[in-house]
Amino acid sequence: MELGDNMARKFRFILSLTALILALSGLNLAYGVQANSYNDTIQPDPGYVTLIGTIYYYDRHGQLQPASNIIAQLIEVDDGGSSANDILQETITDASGNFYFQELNFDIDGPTGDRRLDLYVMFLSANYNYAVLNLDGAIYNWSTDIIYNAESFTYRQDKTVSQNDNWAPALWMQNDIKRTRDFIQDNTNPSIDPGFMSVRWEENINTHRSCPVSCYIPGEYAFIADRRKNAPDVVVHELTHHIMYNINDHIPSSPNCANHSINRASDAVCAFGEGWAEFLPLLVNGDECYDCGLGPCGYNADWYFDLEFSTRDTPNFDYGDTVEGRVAAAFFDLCDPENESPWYDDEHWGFEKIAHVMLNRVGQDTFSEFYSHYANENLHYAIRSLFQNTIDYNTAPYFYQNLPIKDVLGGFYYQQLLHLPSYIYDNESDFNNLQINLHPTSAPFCNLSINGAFLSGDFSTITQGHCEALIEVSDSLTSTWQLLVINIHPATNAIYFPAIQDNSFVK
Ligand SMILES: [Ca+2]
Ligand SMILES: [Ca+2]
Ligand SMILES: [Ca+2]
Ligand SMILES: [Ca+2]
Repeated sequence: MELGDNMARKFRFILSLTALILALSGLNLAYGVQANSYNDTIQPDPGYVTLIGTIYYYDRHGQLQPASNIIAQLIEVDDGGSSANDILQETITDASGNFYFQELNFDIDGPTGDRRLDLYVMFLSANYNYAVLNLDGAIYNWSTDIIYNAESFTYRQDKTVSQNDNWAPALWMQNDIKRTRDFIQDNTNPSIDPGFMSVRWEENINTHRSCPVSCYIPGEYAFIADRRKNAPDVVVHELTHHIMYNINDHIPSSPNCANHSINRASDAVCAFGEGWAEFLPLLVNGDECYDCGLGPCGYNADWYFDLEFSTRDTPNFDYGDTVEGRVAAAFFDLCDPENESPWYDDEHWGFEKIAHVMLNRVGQDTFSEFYSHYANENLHYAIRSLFQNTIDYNTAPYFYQNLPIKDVLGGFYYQQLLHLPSYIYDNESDFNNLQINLHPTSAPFCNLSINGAFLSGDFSTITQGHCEALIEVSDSLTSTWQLLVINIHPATNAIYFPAIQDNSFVK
């Protein structure tokens, strides 16, 4: 954490402001304050003062929330005009925003005379895993009123940060980071630590260093433009870049990424990095739209892009894995269980399977490289979910040996005329996923059917003849075919055909 000079300035500013408010409004005293005096005469047994309470804030929707997982510091005010206030203790608020401090009520470096502590609690937009800072690197903070000359008693000091508090967005972003971290840690097995994350934002600032808009500065922090402070998807987008850098120590870069947009082709490297960072916010924030505002899906008429209901038909949306929105939508359809379209979106890997590759691998720079990690699996459904999103990695099924000319006897039924997997193959789909269509070209002699892995032929009503049929194989996206020729011989010739059952599958 960075508690630089600016922080100290801010700290003193807040302190003097708080003192001013107190002078105007009187002390904000706690429960059950006792009126007895308290001074050096009881130094040997000064007792303990306890401070408990909760910090709340109003979120982007105006809902009151506990500020969980932030640093709370118990601070002792030293009078005399110095800045020598002491941080007596530090803790992290719990899931309900609660804090608890207990301290010996004796000011060891205070003035002689009344040695009771003068205390307040300061809350920071930070913890030990993530922080939100201003552009100078100072952590935002909020304080309770000061309790002067505390009694050895329990005080309750609740704090609420209003929605229009100038620094409230720091707590919103703090929670964005928390949700992102929690999502990744809770949905990976073994749990993946996304690393330390830091966000910088400052009121009214929309560009910063090399960032004309919100961006992640590799190896440093995510900058959130003030005009996107209400957009949790944008925050999580930049955090996703941050996480990828934390994990891989680099961000695949591409000059074509300087001016990228969600629905336009850039290149495979840019589209992969940006698309992944447009996919993750959908899961973390719980809706299928990438929003540049509050969300979900264009709430308040802000710009948004629905990444679930985008298909090959979506207008004004480029095709292929060089388009970041296509990559994001492909991730979404690989992950989700919903088949929302008339196309082929029926894969649902869930997040862990994707994260297992995305968050554990070093050096993959494109979506096709990501996809290649699953090359040994049955990708029949995955390839269709990608195709639905215009990313076409499919290859056609093929015959890896020519179909034999078959000689059979009239008057017989051949259940295992041809073992089809011995001839037909597809790089993505298992045989069971393939559809075999029979197109006899010499009816009525070709009474063929599919029987599991076998082509069957019923020639029981035929004495002799010639059968030709196109065997068409489809993986549902593409198909191929070969001509099968069957010569049907009179049964009286059986002696010349001792091995007419197809045994080519028997090893
Ligand atoms: Ca959204
Ligand atoms: Ca979809
Ligand atoms: Ca879907
Ligand atoms: Ca295929």
